[in-house]
This record gives sequence, structure tokens and C-alpha cells, in this order.
Amino acid sequence: MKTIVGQGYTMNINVTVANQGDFTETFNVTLYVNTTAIQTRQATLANKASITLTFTWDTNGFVKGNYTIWAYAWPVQGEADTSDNTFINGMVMVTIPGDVVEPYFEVDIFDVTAICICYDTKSGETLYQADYDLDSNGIIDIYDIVAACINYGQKDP
Ligand SMILES: [Ca+2]
Ligand SMILES: [Ca+2]
Repeated sequence: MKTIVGQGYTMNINVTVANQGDFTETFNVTLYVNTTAIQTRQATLANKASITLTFTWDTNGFVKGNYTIWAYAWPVQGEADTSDNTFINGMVMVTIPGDVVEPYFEVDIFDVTAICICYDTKSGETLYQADYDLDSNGIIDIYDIVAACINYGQKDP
């Protein structure tokens, strides 16, 4: 999962849920960013099965800063143990598009260089860094570099 996302970009967040019960169940899973509910998805799972749900977070309208990404599986009727229904996915920072390395909230030569070093790498390759793939299309290409360069010199506040 990305740990940095440019403000205004969308990112995908995968959440794996399991049905630990003895019966097939249909239940809802809601993805939260801090206290904001982003999206609710429904899953139907056979007993002891698991599935990965992909949620999309559009960061438009979210101020720059750190966010806790977490998911909540709504309890099904008769569910005895709800202590594991909340999963923390991790922290994600919303910042200026192109700001991928320290110092943060600033796009400088270190950011642009970091992205350029990973130029033409694809998701799954060793050098590929999801955080440097600004538009999250699975490849670090000229569009990511251009998007970072457009914000070159920007600093917040
Ligand atoms: Ca930076
Ligand atoms: Ca890209």
C-alpha cells in the first residue's frame, strides 16, 4: 500500500477479510480515513474463506497531513467475537503531489531525483516504489515525473 499520496489523487486500499464462522455469511465492510467513512462494500463468504476487497480513496477535499486508514467489518447476527472486526491498515500522508521524500510538504530536487531513479519501473519490480507512482497506474513514467516537476519548489505552509 502507498504511504504517501498526492492531494487530489486517488489511491486503492486492499482489505482482506475472513469468515471465521461455521456458515456462509454476507456482511458489510466500511473503510475509514481517521473518522471519515470512505466506502462500504459487501462481501459474501463461505465459512473459513477469505477475500480481499479493494477500496478507492479520493483525497480531494482532504487537508495535507497524516491519516490512519482502518476498516470495520459489521458484525453478523449471532457473531460471538467482534474484537477482531476492526483492522488498522496503516498510516498514509496526504501531501503536495510529487512530494515523496524528506523534507515532507515540500517538493525539491530530492523528490524529483528519487522518482527519476525509479523511472520506467513497473509494479512488482524491485526498484518500483508505489509512493513514487503518483497516479497509481502501475508504472513510474514521464507523467509521474512531470506531475512532480509542476509542483517543484512548492512548500507548505
Ligand atoms: Ca519532499
Ligand atoms: Ca504512474
